[in-house]
Amino acid sequence: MEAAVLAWSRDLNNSCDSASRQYPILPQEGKRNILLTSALPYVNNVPHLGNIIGCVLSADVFSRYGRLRGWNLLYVCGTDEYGTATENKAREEGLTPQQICDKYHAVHAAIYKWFQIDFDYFGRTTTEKQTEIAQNIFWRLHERGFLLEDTVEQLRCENCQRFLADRFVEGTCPHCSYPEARGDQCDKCGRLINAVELGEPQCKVCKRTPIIRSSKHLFLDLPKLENELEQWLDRSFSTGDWTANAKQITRSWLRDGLKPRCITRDLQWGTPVPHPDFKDKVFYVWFDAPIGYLSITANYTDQWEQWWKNPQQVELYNFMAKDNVPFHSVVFPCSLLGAQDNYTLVNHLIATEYLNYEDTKFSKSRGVGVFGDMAKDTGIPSDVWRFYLLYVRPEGQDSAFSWADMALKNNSELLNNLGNFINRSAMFVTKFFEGRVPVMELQREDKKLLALVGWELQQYIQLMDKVKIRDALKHILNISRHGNQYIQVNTPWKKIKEGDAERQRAGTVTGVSVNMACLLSVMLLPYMPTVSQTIRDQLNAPPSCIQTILQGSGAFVCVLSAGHSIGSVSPLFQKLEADQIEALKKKFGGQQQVPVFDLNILTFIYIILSQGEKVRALKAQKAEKTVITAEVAKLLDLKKQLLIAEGKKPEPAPQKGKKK
Ligand code: B3M
Ligand code: ZN
Repeated sequence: MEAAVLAWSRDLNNSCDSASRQYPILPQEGKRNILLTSALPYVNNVPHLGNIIGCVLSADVFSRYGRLRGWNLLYVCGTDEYGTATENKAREEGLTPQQICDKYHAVHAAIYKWFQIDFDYFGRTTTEKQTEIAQNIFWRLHERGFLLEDTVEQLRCENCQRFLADRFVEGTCPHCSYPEARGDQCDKCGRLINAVELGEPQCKVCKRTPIIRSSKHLFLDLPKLENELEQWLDRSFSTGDWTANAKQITRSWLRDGLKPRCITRDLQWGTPVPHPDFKDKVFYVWFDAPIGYLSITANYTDQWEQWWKNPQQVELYNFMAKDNVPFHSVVFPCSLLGAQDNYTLVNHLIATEYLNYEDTKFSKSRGVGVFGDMAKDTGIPSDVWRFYLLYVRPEGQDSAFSWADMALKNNSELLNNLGNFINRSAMFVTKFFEGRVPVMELQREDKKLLALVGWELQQYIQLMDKVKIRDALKHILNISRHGNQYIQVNTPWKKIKEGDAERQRAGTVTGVSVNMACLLSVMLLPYMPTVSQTIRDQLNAPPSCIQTILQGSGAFVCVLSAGHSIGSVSPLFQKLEADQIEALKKKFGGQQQVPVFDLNILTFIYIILSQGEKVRALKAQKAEKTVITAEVAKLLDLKKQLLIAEGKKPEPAPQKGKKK
């Protein structure tokens, strides 16, 4: 309690060094340098909520938190664009693979923007840098004797003129005679199949019979690298934060012994294999894609090697869903270890379990689930989506998205608990103390509360430092629960009407509460960036309060001292009504028709957002007025066009000087 009181009256920290991010972010001497990646989403799919929580959103929360803590951090991600799936999508839509990538890259970028994913750079894998870096790693592996040659028998459709990836051939299962077995596995008996063993194989695209052709391929010699890998893993496991599932999946791969892995494919859409004996082949996506992390960083800055060839100074965090683990913990590290160029290897591997949809799985083909591009059409704010997804983050075990539960959590936790506490505290300041924080004279009870809140904050920091994002969120909600109780017990709205001593007591309770509200806004920032900012705007909180609270030891400090004027206060959350939720559940429940994605509108929104950014950048650079006016006019026109495209009436142009 003593310590809590001391911390409470500590001075505001005025060093505002995390306020602006400077380009390019590079490792710095004497800082904690963190390189953060989230798995690169396949470009040919619209990501669903499970994909979003599994990687980009989780990594976003951690990166925002890390920045608040004053770490020097770079967050990169991008779309994974090569492979058969892209080629097929292109065929389906009558576009070239490049056109498919361009189109869906924009869709992904727009969705993540809507979810407020704050990448330092969101790139893609189909770039020259990717070819350059992947081929370099390939040659280094080759020179050092870590690649093997072998002949593989494959099915080839002469009609389609291509080798058939396992998923594109069907036939009779050699084990159970099930007639619709896939090239890699039988759905009936579950056994693994080698595609050439299928009876009466058929090309899934044209239904003709493929022929068997043998072809030479290159394999990464994992057995030769196994020793070195295990030594490195021992170190990384013991010094880094690996989620339990990541360790367990990695161990089970090693237990079975590593086998050489084929890294080449007979496709067109991929990074070309530079070896003259393997012309016409490309790299297998899982060899190529993780190299995307490096090439995307290289497209962000020429000095990318300061991040990627600097294990002494840099800590690497990889976020992903659990099915991606072996590629990040075994295969890719082996590529980098074998290439022997002092690469930065993963220190912390953070893998989520699966998020289900209601009591089933997300399924694009059945139209079940909420996909990234539809979330915004529900009218539920991006921050609330983030909150709920993080609240049910599949951390340690599978979990499920449920509409009813989302409504419940919104109404109970956000509206009644958090929102209610913050709104009441600030309203008391407005209504009873003319908008100024009253003088606080701490009694034993207040000091006890300070200690309790300080403890919750410490728990939050400890959990967040270990990337327990879901668990840490519970401590934010605990603080507002303590706050509500404190107000309820002390009844400042009654005491304010009584004698001097009671009025003084009402002041102390209000002052402590409104400081708790400010603390909550900071703790909430990684989860709900917009709401967090709105709270600080309403409290007129100094920007330095963020550093004061989260840098250094992390303590509950009185950042709004007596006399501080707060801003105007309004409710933060809205109730989700039962009928609204029923309607949404019906709309996204599957069974009915496959939902329609209006990708054109999404792409359009992306263009508008980019134009908005351009305008802001011009303003920040203090560009010439005529230039700015022209770009603003373009922006307004785009917005008008969007409204028309969405079938809404454009509003009259906003008045000058008024906020939109
Ligand atoms: N695109 C798989 C996925 O999205 C794959 C990840 C690549 S990370 C280098 O699940
Ligand atoms: Zn065919």
